[in-house]
Amino acid sequence: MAENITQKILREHLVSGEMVAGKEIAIDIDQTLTQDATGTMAYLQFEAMGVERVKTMAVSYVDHNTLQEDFKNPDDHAYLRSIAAKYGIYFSRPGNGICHQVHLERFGIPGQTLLGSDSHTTTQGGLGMIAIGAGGLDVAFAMAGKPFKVNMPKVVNVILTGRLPDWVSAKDVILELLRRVGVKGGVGKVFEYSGHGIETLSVPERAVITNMGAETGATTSIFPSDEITRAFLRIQKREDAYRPLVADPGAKYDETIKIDLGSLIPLIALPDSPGNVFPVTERRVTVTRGEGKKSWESTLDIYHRPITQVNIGSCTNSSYRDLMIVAAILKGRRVYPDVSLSISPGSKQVMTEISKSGALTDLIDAGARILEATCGPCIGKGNAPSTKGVSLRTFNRNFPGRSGTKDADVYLVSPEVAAFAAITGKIVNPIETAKELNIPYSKISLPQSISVNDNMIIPPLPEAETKKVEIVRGPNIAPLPKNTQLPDRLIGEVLLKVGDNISTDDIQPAGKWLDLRSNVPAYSKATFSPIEEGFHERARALRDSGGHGFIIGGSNYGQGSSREHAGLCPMFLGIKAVIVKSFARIHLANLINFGIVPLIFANEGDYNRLNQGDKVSLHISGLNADTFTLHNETQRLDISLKPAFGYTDISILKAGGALNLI
Ligand code: MIC
Ligand code: SF4
Repeated sequence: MAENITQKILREHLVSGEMVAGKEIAIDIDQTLTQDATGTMAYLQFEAMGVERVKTMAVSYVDHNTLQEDFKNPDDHAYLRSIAAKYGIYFSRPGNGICHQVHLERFGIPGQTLLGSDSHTTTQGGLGMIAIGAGGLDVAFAMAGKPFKVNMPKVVNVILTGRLPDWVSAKDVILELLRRVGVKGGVGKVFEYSGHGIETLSVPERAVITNMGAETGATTSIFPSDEITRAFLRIQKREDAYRPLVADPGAKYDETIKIDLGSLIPLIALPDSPGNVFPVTERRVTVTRGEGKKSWESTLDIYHRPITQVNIGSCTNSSYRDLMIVAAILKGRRVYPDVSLSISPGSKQVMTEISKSGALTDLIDAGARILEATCGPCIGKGNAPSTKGVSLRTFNRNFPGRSGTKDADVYLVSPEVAAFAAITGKIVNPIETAKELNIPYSKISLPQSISVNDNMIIPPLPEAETKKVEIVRGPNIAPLPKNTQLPDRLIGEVLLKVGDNISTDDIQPAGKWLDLRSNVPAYSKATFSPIEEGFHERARALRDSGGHGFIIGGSNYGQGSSREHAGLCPMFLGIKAVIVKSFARIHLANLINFGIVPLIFANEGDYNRLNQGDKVSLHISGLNADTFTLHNETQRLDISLKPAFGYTDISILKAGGALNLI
């Protein structure tokens, strides 16, 4: 039977299940990646599994939190480094770069599967991998050799035709997709790219698209592996990893989307969602901001809006190509006086190459502030905007408060739009401004030969030597919190009611809290704090009095980051059930992994029949039912709920989580 690329790779890795959209399948995982912010927890869980050495090709990156403001952060790094030595894992040292960029350069292999404890693991789809983001525990299971369970996705054929106009780039392609499908339009799907347009896109450009495909909620995105892939691997001196991979003629897809690259214009995502996409030239747009009852309508003037900050970098737009185009725009010019421009290169390799080419000097000369090759401002670690500041970022997420400043306006743009804004001090259309300022377009090609230098990657130790390795556990490495078995009846209170598209940044913020990722009791003080400061106190009080906490939400609950702390910390605070209109994939899996019962309304309208503070009870004994009845004791009514978990999850939930089960 003619197969598309997704089906081919999944079939080659299929362990069990039927490859029918929506049905659960289990697949073998070839490679795993972790980063420091999710890695500490993943490895604490891996240790608890008692496996001697990883069974996958595994890489542990340190890229999210590298500032080392006190002992906590270097403690985490020391722990991760010793774990890598003990269990046969590659260790990418702080400064070597952002996991997704480095993985593309040094490790990704077309046709293989990758599971990563980061939602943007999907980046490797640009190299023809099936690369999926997951919670740390799922990645730990994969490292222990267990297959990964996921619902067989629908496959959407995204046909690209034509060629991008000057000053329009890969970021605009994915923003266009987001404009069309929104932040939940990819749930349960893989976006598989095809068409002659892909022949005009290099691997790093393809990776911009697959990276930010995560913002549609998609399981992943993938490009074919072709001569362009081969050329990229050749430059990386890894041509032996190449394998051609295209869809069979006549392969079937569940849906088709056509994008004519030639017709695209520069786009911009408005605050506070990557799905609020408009042409950069739009003048007045009204968007809804804020959460639930506290939400408000905000009218924004986009075109020519004065800005205070530009940040270029993140795993979306920090490749050689992206920084070279920025340098070409900035060369011989000056960063506008009211603007702070920061640039974080994606990797040490990118930093070296832009330095060799002289572009780094052009950036520094123009007044750019060069940061380390890390996530930095993208995860709210430094470079927060000023109060009510207007920040233009080449990143992938602009959720409220993620930048570190609650009332800032954060926009997501291409490197081209960012660079022109940096020199003009306002949001402009690069096509027009290039003409006005007489800046010629330079088509950036990848260098034919680069200095491949892996001296910041520590390879796995031979097995015999790992025995001697002692794990380093500073005081910031707290023991794993344990959950109790699930009772037959949950009796408690609706602790919080939230609206649609709640992100894991809302549930468990990063930024200034990032140092506490390996310390759940301390980190749980941040749970839901962007929505209600002090939520954790109410939750603890209910838990300590023997009650069970319920959370009520709208659709696409738990979008965004893969951080399993958004399941783990609520679990620690006594949350037993989350009832919503629909879930985002990774967060749903995390809730199940930590023994929190995920349920959806049988009738969405019943969302309105529950209020914060309502006393509720729920019989769940056995969990093996098609519907459950939530009794709202305060309002004296019953609400019908459906399980968001599958049959195979029941034993995990009953045990109080996947670790308890094993
Ligand atoms: C993000 O972009 O939100 C993060 C930080 O990379 C997360 C992982 C984390 O929270 O540590 C992600 O995307 O999964
Ligand atoms: Fe890092 Fe930002 Fe990419 Fe997440 S989205 S991996 S924080 S650069």
